Amino acid sequence: MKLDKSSMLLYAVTDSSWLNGRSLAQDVEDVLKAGATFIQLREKNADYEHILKLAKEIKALTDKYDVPFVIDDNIDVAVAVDADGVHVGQSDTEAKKAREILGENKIVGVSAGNLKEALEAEKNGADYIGIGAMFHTDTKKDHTNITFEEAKKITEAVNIPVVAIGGINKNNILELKGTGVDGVAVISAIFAQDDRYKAAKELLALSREIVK
Ligand code: TZP
Ligand code: MG
Repeated sequence: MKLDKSSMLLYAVTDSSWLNGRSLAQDVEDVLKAGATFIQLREKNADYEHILKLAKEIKALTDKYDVPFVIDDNIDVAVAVDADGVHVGQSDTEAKKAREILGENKIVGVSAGNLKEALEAEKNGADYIGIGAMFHTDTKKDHTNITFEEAKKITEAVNIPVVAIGGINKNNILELKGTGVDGVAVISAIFAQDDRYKAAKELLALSREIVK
């Protein structure tokens, strides 16, 4: 699938850790209302049935707001709910395999931690690449870091959209200016905030600054 790079501007990745009794769908709708341009369902501690239920709820919302929706590393769920695609990491299902199963019309996003992985992902048919972690993060314990210099090399080398991830928040996002990324993927700077709508709105405005 050809993906417009503008859909990378504010890529919201879900996490139910901070719901405090709200539903994830409620939080996702707040974020979509604020203008999020992409949604990934990423629930590391949920079983298949629960992920499927959440995916159905969120798919209805992303359809309503006309925003792409992918599932983290779960092709079965993506197929079952007719999501727009999947996002796979380096140790997950291979991009090629995901493409084979989902076909040409779906989105396959791939995480890359360096230039070699990014070029490989593009060669294997990725529609976009997520690079990081850009900053320290407590959300993903086993993350590796990537320098701004390597990020720049990647954005210059590949011809598909690139989204930055990892520890990005309203206080450091502008440091990404000049890396050439097409936007930011964010978990805690949205979903761990008291006001998800306001957080997403602020990040979207700042993201527009870095892609200028
Ligand atoms: N991949 C690299 S870092 C990361 C993922 C999924 C976690 C991002 O979470 P946060 O809270 O935006 O730092
Ligand atoms: Mg993964």
